[in-house]
Amino acid sequence: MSKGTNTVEPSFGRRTFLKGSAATMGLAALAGAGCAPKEELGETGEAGGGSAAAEAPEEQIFTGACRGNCFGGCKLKIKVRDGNVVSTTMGEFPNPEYNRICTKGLSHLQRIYDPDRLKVPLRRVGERGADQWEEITWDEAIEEIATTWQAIIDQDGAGSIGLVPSAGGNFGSASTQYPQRLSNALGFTTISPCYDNGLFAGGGFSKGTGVNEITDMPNAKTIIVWGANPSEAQTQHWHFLTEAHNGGSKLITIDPNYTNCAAKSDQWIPIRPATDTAMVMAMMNLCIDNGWTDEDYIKIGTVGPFLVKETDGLYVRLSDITGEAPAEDAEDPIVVTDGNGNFGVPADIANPVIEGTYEVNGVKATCAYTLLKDAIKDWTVERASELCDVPVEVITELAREYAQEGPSTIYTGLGPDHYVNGHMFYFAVTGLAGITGNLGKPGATCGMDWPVAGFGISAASMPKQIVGPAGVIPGPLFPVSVREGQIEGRPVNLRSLYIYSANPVANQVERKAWIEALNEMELVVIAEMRMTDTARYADIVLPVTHWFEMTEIAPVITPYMTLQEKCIDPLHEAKTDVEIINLIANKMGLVEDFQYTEEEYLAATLDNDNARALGITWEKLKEEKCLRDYPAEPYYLGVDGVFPTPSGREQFYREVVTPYVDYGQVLTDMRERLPYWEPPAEAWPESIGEFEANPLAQKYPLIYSGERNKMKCHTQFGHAPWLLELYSEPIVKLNPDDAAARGIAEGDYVRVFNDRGFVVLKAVIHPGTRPGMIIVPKGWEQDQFVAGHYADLTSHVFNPTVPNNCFFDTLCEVEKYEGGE
Ligand SMILES: Nc1nc2c(c(=O)[nH]1)N[C@H]1C(S)=C(S)[C@@H](COP(=O)(O)OP(=O)(O)OC[C@H]3O[C@@H](n4cnc5c(=O)[nH]c(N)nc54)[C@H](O)[C@@H]3O)O[C@H]1N2
Ligand SMILES: Nc1nc2c(c(=O)[nH]1)N[C@H]1C(S)=C(S)[C@@H](COP(=O)(O)OP(=O)(O)OC[C@H]3O[C@@H](n4cnc5c(=O)[nH]c(N)nc54)[C@H](O)[C@@H]3O)O[C@H]1N2
Ligand code: SF4
Ligand SMILES: [Mo]
Repeated sequence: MSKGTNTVEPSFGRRTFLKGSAATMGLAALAGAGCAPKEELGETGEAGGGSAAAEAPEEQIFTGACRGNCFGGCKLKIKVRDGNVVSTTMGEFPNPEYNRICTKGLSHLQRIYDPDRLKVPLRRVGERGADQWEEITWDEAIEEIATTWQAIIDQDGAGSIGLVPSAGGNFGSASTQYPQRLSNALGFTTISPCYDNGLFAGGGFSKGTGVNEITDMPNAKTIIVWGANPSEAQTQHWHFLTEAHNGGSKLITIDPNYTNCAAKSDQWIPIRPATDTAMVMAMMNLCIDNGWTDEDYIKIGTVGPFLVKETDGLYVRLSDITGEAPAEDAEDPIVVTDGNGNFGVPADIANPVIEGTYEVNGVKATCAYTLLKDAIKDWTVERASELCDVPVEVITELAREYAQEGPSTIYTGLGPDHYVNGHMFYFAVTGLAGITGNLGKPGATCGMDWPVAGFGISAASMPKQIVGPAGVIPGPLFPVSVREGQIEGRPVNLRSLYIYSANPVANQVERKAWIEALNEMELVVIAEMRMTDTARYADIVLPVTHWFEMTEIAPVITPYMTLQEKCIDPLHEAKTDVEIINLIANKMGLVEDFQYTEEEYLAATLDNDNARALGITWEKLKEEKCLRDYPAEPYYLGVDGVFPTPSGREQFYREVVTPYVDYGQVLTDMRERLPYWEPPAEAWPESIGEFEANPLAQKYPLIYSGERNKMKCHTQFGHAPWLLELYSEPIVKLNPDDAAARGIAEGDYVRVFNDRGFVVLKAVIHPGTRPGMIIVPKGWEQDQFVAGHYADLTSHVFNPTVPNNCFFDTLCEVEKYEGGE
């Protein structure tokens, strides 16, 4: 990550050296790789239009934002000369602490002027996936889509058309939302991406401004990075952690693997994969047994004093005390007790109890904190130690430091999320923060900062005429539901898909099953910039604009909303998502609701009370180009005593268990109300205590896992030559013992496989990889592997409470590649 570098100053020129080192990881080279070789820039600039003119060419600097799903949202300066983008450099936020740009941000040129960029609409002529296309006009493409869709709607209804929406392919307000207007207007079925839902659902307030602003890091005396690798995956945030560390905060990383973040930490705790929740529960027990809890905070900041009725698991409310139903539309507030027979709303009970069982009108009701203690009590530190493969003393000291050496912050990533039992970790760990009072103040927060797109979600995203959505199918279940023609007994008759800002064939689990399901469709339409893994299986591919070729708003992770100015006209025949949707809708007779230009639409998205409350208007954004959109500066979640949960408090008890994505499933597992641990669905290769190994481990003893790849944002930037020079091909990291046992040496090509599929890539022997685990950095596409794809290895199993892509809940084996396949 670089701060303030300009692309035209080369920091390295020895391309031969880089080529050599890129075969492994090139990470050392990347640490300072803020710059790109001068001659490359020149070449690209030339290719874009030439700069050899005698007079000084006209130069303009535009404001923009990098807005892929690294969710960094770095502000950019985009230099345009003679109508061509010639460089992207770091932009300046009002608070310069946020100023950053990375190698990807510096490489936009190579996406805009990518020779493989889609130029005109294409229609498939060969087999799906065979890459045989004919060029068609926009009129032909729109006509075909509109006619086919109208026929499908007439025969089977609009629910037979599925929308595969953006999961963050472009965090622009208009690009993300506008296609959903069409889906809402006609009533399409939504194929919900289901990425990272364990974090979103589990933490209660992990999403949105669900944590303190990242500038708060130095206020934390103890920082635990838990299942995250911010030096690679949140590069724009990483410096906040290192600065806190340099300033004296203790940095502890909990990760099965020795990551760059672990290497920079004071302590690395290598944990057995998918066992984190058990460790959290043991830490809670240690805090409770040693008096390291914060009872005052439990009373006011958590659901601890709320009384849970034995009869239905719901809280005692005022109506339970008075026996009178609340007036229509009136709130029925939750009550607490002082233990002396007085019940009332929290404001009226000065000193509520947090433990015990009480009788309310003949019904027994127990404090939520007592229920929590009961739920976790079997997770002694000794038992957790065996399960998590972490010594008793280490867990004990961790709990002590976290609770006693505060304020403490837990920075969670998505490692635990990627297993079927993962959501429980986020639920439990915020509970740990709650009972130790490590919330709602500077230096004390728990979770992960996540893009806030709140202002985009406004009336403008809804057309006047709303029909749909027709129902939801979680992405991982899309292939199964197409194959079976049903989901939870509800008929599924999908005949067509519209995909935008997404590359599901590369990014969802079970790629082969996705391809089979796409093959069942009559018409797959995708709006894309290049021929991705998914576009290859489409029938009609529509060329979409690059991010700088349109006006946009980027309401991404920094506490700022940034304007994307239109810097250049769309190249080739590319159109924006807004234009494309308008064309299709208008052709289908939806005229009035689909007339917006990007600017009009963006202005409408800011025409809402949330934005107004923060003084944000479209006019002001156009003028200042970057506006702060967090409610306070600095922002501390819960400092006002209110959390974004139904109860307004940290909730270690879930009163109502609802599915995070509702596809009609009936939930029966009421364990979800409180923290619990169970083994992951597949990735459990050893018997530990009473938890028996998955028998599949006899065939497939290794756990597949991944890591973010600094040179890619998922699959985006994945073909940029500058970045490929630094990191040239897919790899798998193996522990030396696992490699030796299989006769695998550094640089060998290996085949990673299980019953679902295989991938062939290069082996890197990496002692930091946990024995019994492999790490496959993500972001590569089919054409970049020797054979196969890592997305063929994974499975679609998830916990029905939290539909999710559980990538790491996967067992596999590795062997030396002997050619073939
Ligand atoms: N450069 C780049 N940055 C990105 C992205 C990208 O594609 N490229 N993607 C973005 C997106 S969408 C996301 S969701 C985030 C993800 O952000 P992170 O979660 O920070 O990224 P990962 O590299 O997946 O790191 C997860 C870590 O969890 C560890 N891990 C695996 N299993 C377990 C476990 O059972 N317990 C614990 N404690 N740790 C475990 C892994 O070893 C790994 O180090 O990154 C974002 N940032
Ligand atoms: N094996 C494995 N797979 C994973 C993960 C993992 O850890 N392991 N992580 C998962 C996670 S957490 C996530 S969030 C997902 C991300 O999955 P995706 O959101 O599918 O990620 P991208 O590869 O960024 O795909 C976005 C696509 O949108 C296109 N695009 C960009 N801008 C625009 C635009 O303005 N309009 C249109 N129409 N298209 C545009 C890009 O060219 C790109 O092809 O990947 C998941 N996949
Ligand atoms: S890829 Fe992420 S970190 Fe890099 S410039 Fe873009 S937003 Fe910033
Ligand atoms: Mo993600």
